[in-house]
Amino acid sequence: MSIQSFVSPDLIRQRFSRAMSDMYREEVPLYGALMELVAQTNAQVLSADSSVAQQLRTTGEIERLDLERHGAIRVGTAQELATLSRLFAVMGMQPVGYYDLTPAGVPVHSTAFRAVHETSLQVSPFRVFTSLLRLELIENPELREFAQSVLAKRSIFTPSTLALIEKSEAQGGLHEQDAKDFVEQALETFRWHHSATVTAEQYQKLSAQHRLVADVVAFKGPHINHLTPRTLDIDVVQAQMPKHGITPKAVIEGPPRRDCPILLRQTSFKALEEPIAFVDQGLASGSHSARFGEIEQRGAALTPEGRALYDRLLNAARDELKDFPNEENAQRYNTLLHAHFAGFPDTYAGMRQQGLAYFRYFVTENGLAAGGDLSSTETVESLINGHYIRFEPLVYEDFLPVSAAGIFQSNLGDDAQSHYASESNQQEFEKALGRSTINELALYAETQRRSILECCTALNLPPLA
Ligand code: OOG
Ligand code: NI
Repeated sequence: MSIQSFVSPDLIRQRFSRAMSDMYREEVPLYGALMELVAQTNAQVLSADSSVAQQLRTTGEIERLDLERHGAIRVGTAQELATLSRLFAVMGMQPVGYYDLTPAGVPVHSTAFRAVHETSLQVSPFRVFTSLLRLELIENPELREFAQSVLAKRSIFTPSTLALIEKSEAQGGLHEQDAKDFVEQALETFRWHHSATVTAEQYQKLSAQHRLVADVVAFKGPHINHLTPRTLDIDVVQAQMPKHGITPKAVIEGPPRRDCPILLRQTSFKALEEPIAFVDQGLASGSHSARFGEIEQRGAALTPEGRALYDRLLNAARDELKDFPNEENAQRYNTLLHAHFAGFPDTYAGMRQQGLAYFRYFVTENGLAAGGDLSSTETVESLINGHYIRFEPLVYEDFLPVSAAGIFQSNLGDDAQSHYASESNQQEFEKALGRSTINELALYAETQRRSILECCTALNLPPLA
């Protein structure tokens, strides 16, 4: 056996993402309906606006669009999280970002497992938003101990999955048959189970503490709770959803509609009420709602300055609304959002000049024609002005804590709003994870830098910072 015959982690991730999508489509038919609506909308946008198509062709995003999706899971223990981290590593996915959702009343902290290099993202941008329940926030000590004891008894991975993770770590990868088995076995961790692991009464107690606690503790494993396709026009999809028998949440999370999309806009449909069986009762003796549908529209990744401006404008709009966005104030929220975001430049050139977003640079025909004749005193600015290079925004690959909390809340119901005095605790999260999380901003800066260096090489220029 040789090193060359390992299946690339990117390919394993691509296969896994497809297998997950097939499983979810079978389990949740509305997901299939949503996928169709999104595919139709994307086709319309691409045929109606050739500049969008051109931009996506330049960046290569057009090829990954149909593959694009993210999912989410919630786990209960440090050991589960640490093993998931190793499982995702087999597929080339690393924990990027730290999201604390406790300020928004959701007792979890999270990271997103995803590929980190632009060429890997191109093969499969599949991401999994992964939350760890903060059991220490359960005030009732008896209930906390009960939850801990239930979690201690379960194993969310099949023995073959664990063996294949170890094998991959030991030999540095997986060969074809192992990779196939890995995809099949790893899928089991994310499957929905119709039976709970607790009695009806225990479920009620957990749920009364927080519906999320019941969702994590009362089941065999961390069922995937949604899979989200990427759309090129989220407002169209939101408007069309009811016609397809899907009821969307009241507002789209994230920035308002703009000519030049930034970060991430998301909307979801309410979680389904699904029959489950408690251990002390028969088939379908109870019900649980956890699984929902979501769509997203991705825009430019922002620099720390851009992100600070985004946070400031979003908070200003929300402060003025004086309430969580809901059915009643949705219209007003949109108006406020638009008004405040007038303060965020809406051209890529403007965002670039003000250092608000990250970009990828490409050599133009003109640049190639100039070849080695350029002076070594060129700067990025002068190369752009001379039309030797051009730029496209880097797509935001991550998540937004305020939006994520909004998605959680809309699926947990308003009664799930709790107030936690606790501190955000990235260190504690990373201890559980068994490694540190990667700073997403550093990844974008690195990709931007690489693209400038590639331009310099192509233009025969010394490296520009
Ligand atoms: C995760 C909710 C967050 C997103 O896209 O922001 C999320 C969950 O409900 O487990 O998926
Ligand atoms: Ni999501």
